[in-house]
Amino acid sequence: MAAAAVEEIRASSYVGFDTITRQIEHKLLKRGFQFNVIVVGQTGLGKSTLINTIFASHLIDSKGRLEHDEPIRQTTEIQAVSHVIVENGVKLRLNIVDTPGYGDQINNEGCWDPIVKYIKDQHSSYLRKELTAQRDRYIQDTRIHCCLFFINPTGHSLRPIDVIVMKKLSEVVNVVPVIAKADSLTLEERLKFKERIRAELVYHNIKLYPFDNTDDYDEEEAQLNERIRDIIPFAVVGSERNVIIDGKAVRGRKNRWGVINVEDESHCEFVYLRNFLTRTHLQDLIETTALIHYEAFRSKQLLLLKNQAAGNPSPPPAQ
Ligand SMILES: Nc1nc2c(ncn2[C@@H]2O[C@H](COP(=O)(O)OP(=O)(O)O)[C@@H](O)[C@H]2O)c(=O)[nH]1
Ligand SMILES: [Mg+2]
Repeated sequence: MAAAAVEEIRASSYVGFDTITRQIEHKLLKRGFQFNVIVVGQTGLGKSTLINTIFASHLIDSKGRLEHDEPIRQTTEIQAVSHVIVENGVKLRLNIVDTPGYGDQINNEGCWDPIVKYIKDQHSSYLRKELTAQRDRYIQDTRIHCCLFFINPTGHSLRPIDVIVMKKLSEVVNVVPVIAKADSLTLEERLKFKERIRAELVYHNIKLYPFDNTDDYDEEEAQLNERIRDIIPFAVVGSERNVIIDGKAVRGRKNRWGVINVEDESHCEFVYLRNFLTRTHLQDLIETTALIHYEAFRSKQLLLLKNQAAGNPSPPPAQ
C-alpha cells in the first residue's frame, strides 16, 4: 500500500482519546487542588511557626500570621484558615486547621474528642453532599488530608497522652508525627529519640501513614514510602525570621550552640517534611483520605442508615 494511503487510514482511524491526559490536566488546572492540614500538639511547640515556615512566601496575601512581630495568637478553638497558593499556573487551595493545645490541662481525659469530632464532621458533611439527589458535580472538600502531630522534644519518650491521641487520630486521618523544636536536641539525641518513638509506635500498634498496602503502590512508590518511614518522625525547626549565614539571609534561628539554617538538611529535616507534603505525597495523602479514611466512615454510616431504614435501629457509633 502506498504510504499516503496508510497515512489516510491512520488519520481516519485516529479517535483522539490520547488527548485525555491533556483534557484531565486542563480540567484539574482550572479547578485547582484542595489540601487540608490539621496541626495538633501542645501549646508553644511551634505549630503556627512551622506552618508559616513551610508556606512562608506564599502566605503573604492571606490571612495567616505574616509579620513575625505580630502578636502570637493563642488558639483557643479549632480554626480553619484558607490560603490560595499559585505556582506556575497551578492553584492550590490550602486549608490550615489550627487546634488549641491539647494535653495542656491537668485532666486530659477526652481532650482529643473535639479534634476527632472535627475530622469526622468533615467526613459527615461530605457524605451528606454526596447523598443529595442533585449533588454538585464538584463537592467542596473539607476532609482533612494530613494531621501534623507535634511531639515535645524531651528526648525521652512519648507522653502517655500522646500515645492515646495518636492512636485515636490514626483511626480517622493520615497522621504524620514531627519532633518539634528539634534544635533543642543534639543530632545524636534526635536519632535516639526517633528510634524510641518508632519502637513505641510499633509497641502500641499505631499504624501511621504511609500504610504498607503494597497493592496500591508500584515499586517506585513503595521504595519512596520506605525511605519516608525511615525518616518519620521528621525532626523539624521552624522560624519566621531570617538570620545571616555566610552573608546570606536564610530562614533560621540563633541558639546557644550557633545558628540553625532551617533549610539546611544537615541541620534539620524541615526540607524533607516540606518535600513530602508538597512534592512527593500531596496527591497520595488526598487519595488515601478518600479511599481509606473517608471510605471507612462512609460504609459505616451507610450501614447504619440501612439498618435504620429496615427498622433495626442500631446503637449510635462509638465516638
Ligand atoms: N527553639 C525553637 N523555637 C521555636 C521553634 N518553632 C517555634 N519556636 C518558638 O516557640 C514559640 C511558640 O511558637 P508557636 O508557633 O506560636 O507555637 P504553637 O502554640 O504550637 O502554635 C515562639 O516563640 C516561637 O518563636 C523551633 O523550631 N525551635
Ligand atoms: Mg499556634
